[in-house]
Amino acid sequence: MKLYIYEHCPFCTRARMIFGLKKLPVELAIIMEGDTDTPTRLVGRKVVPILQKQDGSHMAESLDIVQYVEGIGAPVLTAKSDAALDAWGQAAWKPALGLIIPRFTQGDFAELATPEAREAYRLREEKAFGDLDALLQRTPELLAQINPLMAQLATLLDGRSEETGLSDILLWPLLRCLSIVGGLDFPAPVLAYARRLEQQSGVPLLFDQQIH
Ligand SMILES: N[C@@H](CCC(=O)N[C@@H](CS)C(=O)NCC(=O)O)C(=O)O
Repeated sequence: MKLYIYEHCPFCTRARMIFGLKKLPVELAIIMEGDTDTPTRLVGRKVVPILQKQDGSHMAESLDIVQYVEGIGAPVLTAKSDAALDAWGQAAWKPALGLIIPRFTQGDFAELATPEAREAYRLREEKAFGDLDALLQRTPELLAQINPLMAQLATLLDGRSEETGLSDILLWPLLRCLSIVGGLDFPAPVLAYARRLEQQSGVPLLFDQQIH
């Protein structure tokens, strides 16, 4: 199977995770930012992730892809959903994006490898989030919102079973995105969780390209 992605995209990370957790091989294909033709040809709209299944047909929607791949062979998402973790992700999402997005536009990702692609991405995010330099300037205020949430997440993760479930598919990609943010606290239980799922999923965290 082949998975079309942006490396930075949290929805694509969900789909990459399930292949890694199941130890199923998948070919990754990068769609460049600004490339409307490829996704439109495959699924009729500009979106990633897109999975090319074994029969050659294509499907979009990260959670549909997760469910489809989970249905192949022995299940790995056996833990019950964790309402507290899901609620944490919903509360953290908006302030997290304010930290993540301006840094992603400067990040080292294959879909941004040309000046044209990086500019297409910058324009796409500027349209959604406004002036990205101004957003970057708000870092101290956004860190002051997120750091207490990270402490709260530590209490939710501390001592939690290592069995994986859909809540992990929702949570871990957001933590991966946050790992690009310099100055953000990853309390020990959160870091241990992030590193464990990095190892199990085979999807790298972004600590090595942190931007302050
Ligand atoms: N509901 C979709 C959302 C996917 C999504 O929003 N992907 C973004 C990339 S992070 C996208 O394709 N944006 C359109 C674009 O590149 O213009 C899913 O879960 O797969």
